Amino acid sequence: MRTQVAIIGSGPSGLLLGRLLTLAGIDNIIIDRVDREYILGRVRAGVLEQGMVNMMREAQASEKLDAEGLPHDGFEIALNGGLHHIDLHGLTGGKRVTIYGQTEVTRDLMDKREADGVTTIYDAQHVTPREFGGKNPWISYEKDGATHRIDADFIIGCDGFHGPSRKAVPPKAIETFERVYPFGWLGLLADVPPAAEELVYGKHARGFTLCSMRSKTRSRYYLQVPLTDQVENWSDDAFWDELRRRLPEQVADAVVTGPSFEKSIAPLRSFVAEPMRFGKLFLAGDAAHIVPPTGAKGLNLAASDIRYLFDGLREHYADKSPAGLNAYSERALARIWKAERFSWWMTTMLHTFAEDDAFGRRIHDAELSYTLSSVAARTALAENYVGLPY
Ligand code: RFL
Ligand code: PHB
Repeated sequence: MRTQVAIIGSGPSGLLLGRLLTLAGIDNIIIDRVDREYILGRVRAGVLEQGMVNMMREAQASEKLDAEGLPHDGFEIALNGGLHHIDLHGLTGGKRVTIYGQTEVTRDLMDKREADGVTTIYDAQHVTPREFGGKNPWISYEKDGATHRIDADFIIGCDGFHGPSRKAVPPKAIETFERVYPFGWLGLLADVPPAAEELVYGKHARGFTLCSMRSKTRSRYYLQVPLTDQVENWSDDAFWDELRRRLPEQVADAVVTGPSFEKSIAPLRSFVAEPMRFGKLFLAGDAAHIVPPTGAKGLNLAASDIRYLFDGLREHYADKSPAGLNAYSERALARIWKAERFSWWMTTMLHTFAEDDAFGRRIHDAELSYTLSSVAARTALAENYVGLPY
């Protein structure tokens, strides 16, 4: 098989790039380790920056997003039994975010791809990028007991944190930066109306909480939990009790409980790999960087990577110019590091760190108290939350 652009990974970054390439008349193949239903079963992000929404529009895949996405002009921070409003719209001169699930983004893009009739290979094993340091890169993989090969002009690693693309790079060509946090997020999804109109990020001595949503009838909640916790040991009742314990009374009283249909624990990590290009292999999205979910930046960073990468590929094919591809890694990393900083800052300010001494706890409290009390600090929070410009 031969294509112009071979994309490893059928998550949001791979699908968004694939769709934009197809619309630009650039031939592409997507290959994934699992199948469509497995990918759609992963519950992840819910907050889209305007830049991501614009990308979905450019990809002509925003009909449902435009109809069903919930525009949010602000969010709440819960502290010491009270709520503090962060007026995103007012603080940023009219910007907002959109609540729309990553599962829906992925499904919308998959549906477009199917309608386009473009090749997607699911359930492929041992997917490996080869000879990307030379002129003729290719991918090897196994499916149905046979070994196959895809030749391409470029290989794009959109294969997430554990995928094969970054691992295929010789260690001396790549530098990585990492921080692992000593807790995880236990997430629960249920078909119950949300407890509040806007998202509520809560700081509490028992640990962080987040009240989020997917729609007016579907809620997503998170609890900070020790990494040693097992999801099997968290009954729905225990989850709801702990959630209400950590929330201010007015929010706790408004929590509507119901049976969960998804519950999982995700570890929190900050990670960046530099550079993001190795000859004919490019990394994008979680393959190159991870942020803790506190700032809602992971999916949005995947979208900004694809912005720069797609522009570079289009310039390569349409204008015969290598400038965009040559600039990709540097342009993407400049935005990534700012989102890494913001996500780390939100995480340290809002979570409880067991190893903190009394001084550390007071400093984290003072950081949050200052942020809530200063218009300048709230403005900085708001402009990062709605997304820095591309
Ligand atoms: P994905 O979504 O991980 O997709 C990678 C794809 O690559 C495939 N793959 C392979 N394919 C072939 N061979 C192999 N060996 C392969 N190994 C893996 C996988 O099957 C998969 O289909 O990466 P992508 O596309 O870069 O997208 C990144 C986002 O998924 C991620 O950044 C966000 O979900 C992060 N995130 C959030 N981001 C936000 O912007 N806003 C949020 O509100 C937000 N909340 C979250 C989050 C992530 C969370 N978890 C569970 C990590 C909340 C949570 C709880
Ligand atoms: C979510 O709805 O899953 C969500 C929202 C905001 C975050 C993280 C996750 O910061």
